[in-house]
Amino acid sequence: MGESRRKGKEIAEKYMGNPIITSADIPGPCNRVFNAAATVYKNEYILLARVEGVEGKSALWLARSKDGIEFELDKKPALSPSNKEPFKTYEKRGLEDPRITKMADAYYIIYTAYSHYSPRLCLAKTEDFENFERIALISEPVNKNAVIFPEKFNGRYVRFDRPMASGIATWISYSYDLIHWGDSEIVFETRPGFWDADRVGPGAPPILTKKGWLLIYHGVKNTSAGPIYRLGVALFDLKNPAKLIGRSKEPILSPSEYYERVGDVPNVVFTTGAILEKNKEVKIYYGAADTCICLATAHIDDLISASVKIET
Ligand code: BMA
Repeated sequence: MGESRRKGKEIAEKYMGNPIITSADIPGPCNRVFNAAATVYKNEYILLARVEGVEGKSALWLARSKDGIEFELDKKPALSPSNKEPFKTYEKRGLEDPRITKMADAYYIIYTAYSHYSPRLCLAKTEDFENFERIALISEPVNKNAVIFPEKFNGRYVRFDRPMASGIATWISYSYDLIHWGDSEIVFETRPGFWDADRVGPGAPPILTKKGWLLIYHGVKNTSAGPIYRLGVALFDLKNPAKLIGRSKEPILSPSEYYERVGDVPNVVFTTGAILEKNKEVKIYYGAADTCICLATAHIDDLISASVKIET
């Protein structure tokens, strides 16, 4: 790759006006707003944000913007805990951490359905960001943090997710219909001695680049004061998304600012949505301290360069 455009300590540059959305922007009472899916629809940036109500359950709210920075929230949630089975039982504690993947004319929303049975994955879809349809619950508990690739591989849809197995890794699964998933296996795992030593999970849906599928992921290191959530990048083979070809040694984004260090869950930067612009800038939307929504940007070539070759 060419010379790095990196100026600061980390590759992703935090927007000076962070946070871009706080609970004060939500019409009506709420506890916090964070972890938003991101996409573009009809020349507008769309965020689908997790808004935690004062009672403690989350719903998903749309925010729209012309420039990707100043967002206006809809007046009511797009998706709230369902009254209809089978969703009702599994959404009693809310809907969390959505990711959006566009395929043909549909925008698929994969989110965490949360209940006292623990989190599991649920899939919904929209074609106009006005009408939303739930498709199916698509995993058993405990599973969360899933991203769907925007293309099929050998006729099958592909997703990454983070089931709560004893070793916390990122897994791949395949499906012919987006509902029934299988052939699951681990694609990458935690690295002892690194910033992602204790937990790794998918962040934003994978981005297609000339060098491979780029995944922005979260890595966790446990400390005596609790976990620190950071972001890194990994690259997967263009034809075989199960094949990891590179992974950043260092994080691309870490909690350092007050709004990332202090909040409901301190020391957290957590992404669920990123947008690749025509000028090759990637807008990374992230939840900070599980309290507000922030923006950071990085050049796609720098993210690819950071995904160094893995020594095997
Ligand atoms: C993850 C998810 C996110 C949360 C993050 C940091 O496991 O539960 O919703 O933002 O932890 O607390």
